[in-house]
Amino acid sequence: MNHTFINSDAIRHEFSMAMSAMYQTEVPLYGDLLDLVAEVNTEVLTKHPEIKEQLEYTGEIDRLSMERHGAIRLGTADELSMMRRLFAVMGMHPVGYYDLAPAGVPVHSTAFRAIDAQALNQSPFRVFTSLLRLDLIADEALKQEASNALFNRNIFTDNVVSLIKRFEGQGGLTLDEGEQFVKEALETFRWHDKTPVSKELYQRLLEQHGLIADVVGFKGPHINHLTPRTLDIDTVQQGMQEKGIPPKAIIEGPPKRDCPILLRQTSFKALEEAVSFKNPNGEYEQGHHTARFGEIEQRGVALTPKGRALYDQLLSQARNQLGATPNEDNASQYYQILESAFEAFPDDYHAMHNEELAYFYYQPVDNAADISSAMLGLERVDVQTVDSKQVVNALIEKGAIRIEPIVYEDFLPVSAAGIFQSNLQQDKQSNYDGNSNKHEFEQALGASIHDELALYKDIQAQSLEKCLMSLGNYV
Ligand code: OOG
Ligand code: NI
Repeated sequence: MNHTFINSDAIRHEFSMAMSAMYQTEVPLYGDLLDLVAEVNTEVLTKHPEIKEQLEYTGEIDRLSMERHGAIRLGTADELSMMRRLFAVMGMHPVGYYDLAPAGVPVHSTAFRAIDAQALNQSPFRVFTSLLRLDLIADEALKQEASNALFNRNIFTDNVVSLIKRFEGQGGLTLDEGEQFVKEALETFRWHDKTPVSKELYQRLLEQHGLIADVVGFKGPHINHLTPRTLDIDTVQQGMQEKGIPPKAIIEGPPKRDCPILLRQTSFKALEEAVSFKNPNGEYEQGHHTARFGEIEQRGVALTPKGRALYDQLLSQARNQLGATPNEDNASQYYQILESAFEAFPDDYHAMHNEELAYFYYQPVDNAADISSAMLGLERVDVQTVDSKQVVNALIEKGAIRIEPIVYEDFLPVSAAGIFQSNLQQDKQSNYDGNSNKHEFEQALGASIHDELALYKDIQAQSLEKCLMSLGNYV
């Protein structure tokens, strides 16, 4: 490794700050949202020392104020594969596959993010990245026009492409190159108020689906929202209303709990923005477009496959019982149904751990060695030869080992569809046949997608090993 190279985590951090600054200028309401979230987070940390302590133990406290995710929508396989290479420069890799077609959104998606716990704590920035599925447009002529428009655009600057190639060739970027990279990469995500398509084509695309117009009608994949992390989403949702930041009707995801699981999200409605459409005679015609918004998220513990299956089951049970898509009119009824459905999901970290519903870090408490040796009545035990699960559980019970939740870093397809829908201003709920697949997406991407569950499992296993090693003299 050449030590003159700048660390990818540092590039990602710089980039996420530059992106946030750009978006605050482009969408000032997002800046107001950031202020509100910071206010609420400070209050939670002051009122709840136990939450503060937990975030200190998991290493999340320092990342809290820089925590955010964003989202973009791409039009072609080539765009997606170059985007993968661009994110790789920043140590961001595709994790998880999300098929949104069954929920009426003609895309499939992945999230680019850092992989290991340490890199995540350095900079947790992630980008939810969707690929438009033109194959779902039934109108052949329109599909052809859309493909042509996409073929004719180039969303990357020449400089960023050569910096990506340099990164790949030499295995890193120098400090100077890294700075240039951040500046050039940012161009891809910038808002353009002059469109390359005519108003007439834009209207036809819009009639097909708001998302198709948003992708095909523009020069590039403008960042469509950024999302800070809050420790109390219900308070922020209420505060948004009071501060004139119009929130969507429903908080997506699990209900409010003492021990948060996965992810809860809400957003403010997309803004109507002035754009100039380029007509065939070369003149610009005024119009508007609605796509960009702000979002907030509250993250909780990552679930095991068993926990996730239970979550999916309870969520769909609640939705079936409601018998409609949750909206403004049935919001309080929906929350009630959701809360009672989730009574079946233990709201206690130790119960979740015992039932193997969620992933945890294992950490020795200060006097762990004393407790463990006294408890086991042993000088040394070979960890390999004992039933480690039993020993670990005994050590947790005696207070020698502490468990701390591993935070969920990913997304949820039903919630993501809700965020998309609330910002599309579309009354008609379309449904697409869910014949998309991960393999197709990976082919477009030019790489395979990491399995998020395997990543959490590894983090948990590594933490257990480290914990037992540090008690090694006794256990
Ligand atoms: C992405 C919507 C999904 C999330 O946080 O689940 C999303 C988009 O609107 O492009 O951002
Ligand atoms: Ni989002």
